[in-house]
Amino acid sequence: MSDIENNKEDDEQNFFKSNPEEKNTETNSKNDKYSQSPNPYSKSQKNTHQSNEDMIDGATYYKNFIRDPGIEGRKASRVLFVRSFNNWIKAVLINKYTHLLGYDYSVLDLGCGRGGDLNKFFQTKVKLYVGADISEESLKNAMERLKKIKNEKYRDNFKVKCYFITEDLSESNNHLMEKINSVFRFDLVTCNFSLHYHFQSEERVRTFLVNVVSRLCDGGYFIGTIIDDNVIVKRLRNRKYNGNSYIDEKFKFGNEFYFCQFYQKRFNKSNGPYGIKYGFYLEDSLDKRDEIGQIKSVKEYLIIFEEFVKLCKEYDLYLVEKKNFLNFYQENLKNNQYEKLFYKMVNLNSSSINQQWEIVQLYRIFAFRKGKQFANNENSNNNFKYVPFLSQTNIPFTNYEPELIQSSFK
Ligand code: GTG
Repeated sequence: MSDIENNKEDDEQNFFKSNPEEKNTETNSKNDKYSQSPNPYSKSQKNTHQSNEDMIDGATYYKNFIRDPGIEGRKASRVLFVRSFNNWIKAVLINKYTHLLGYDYSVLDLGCGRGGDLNKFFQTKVKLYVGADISEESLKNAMERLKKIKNEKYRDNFKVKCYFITEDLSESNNHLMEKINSVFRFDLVTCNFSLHYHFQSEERVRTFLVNVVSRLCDGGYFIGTIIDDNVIVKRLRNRKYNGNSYIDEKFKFGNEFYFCQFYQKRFNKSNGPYGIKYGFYLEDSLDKRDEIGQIKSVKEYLIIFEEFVKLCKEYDLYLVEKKNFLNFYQENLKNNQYEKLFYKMVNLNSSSINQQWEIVQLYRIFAFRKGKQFANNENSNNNFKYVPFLSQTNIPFTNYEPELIQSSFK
């Protein structure tokens, strides 16, 4: 493995020689409009070599720096289009798959953060919501948000049981499973914008998958949103064509609102498709500066999706859908209900909209189903009807000792 500083030539071919499928999911891929508006950070950052130390570890970031900007703070964000669009994508994804589960389903939301998806679940037939996250600070935000939603929207009519657990979900001695009653199985497991943190090593991904699969019902779904590796590779390869000195920095691409910076030219093959780190910055979301205003990006690990699909099969999880956000948007906007929701949720008045479209295309959705027979059933479209765990059993909530879950948070 060699370091960026020791390699003078710009040999981008060394990146992911075996680039998986390169689908044409991007608009403007070669004519990206990165240079259209001046970058506020280019002066201070342009000629400053960034090292690994400019990245901040994801766990540290979420444990120490994450703060809820509140609804007003959120509205003031320059990337409100990105935030609202991505929230619409998640709302559609959740709606689509929970629709297949029927009434009174249960969900385990891994990496639930500040509870940004709570309301999306409450719009569906959910009966039990359990959110887990490494950051206690974020979970406090989520609990506050839950209180607010209950009081403002539902009052005494709120029927969903909600619990929150603090845990590092890919740490080998995590206790997630001990905190949830062993007989319990969820119908749905979700993971939005956080799967990449577990790709530090194979061991971590496997631990995370054990957490997913050991509490998922047969026939249940594992859904989520992640960075699209195809798009990352494509932008990395195209970066030098964009004629902007800011993004011409080696192994770095982005625009006024975000950047993605790799630090290695070659990847250590002995680690397999794990530990491929890069720094990610997104204004107002993954946004941290040091004392002199220099940006510190947050460290993430690339998910080589094809490898992830293979690994999931070992855990009885079978891919039923994967799509870049752009394709998922185009497909689902044809549905009247989702189209209405789009115009209700998505803020189209945001400025620099082209640059924001570039950001949403960095992501993809995925959906896996547990059990080969169910994945096949879906393909052959027979009449199999999924029955949620809570309606198959008559165990009242108190038997699940939910306070056990809650007490772990104290
Ligand atoms: P974000 O979580 O910063 O903002 P919102 O979705 O607006 O959340 N992104 C995020 N993460 C974590 C990553 C990452 O780890 N890696 C990479 N590469 N990208 C990441 O996320 C913004 C964007 O950042 C994402 O879309 C990704 O592109 C990227 P939040 O403020 O919690 O709002 C969520 C929902 O809750 C919205 O619908 C709000 O309207 C609603 N909401 C917010 N506050 C409240 C409240 O107080 N009460 C109620 N009822 N609803 C609220």
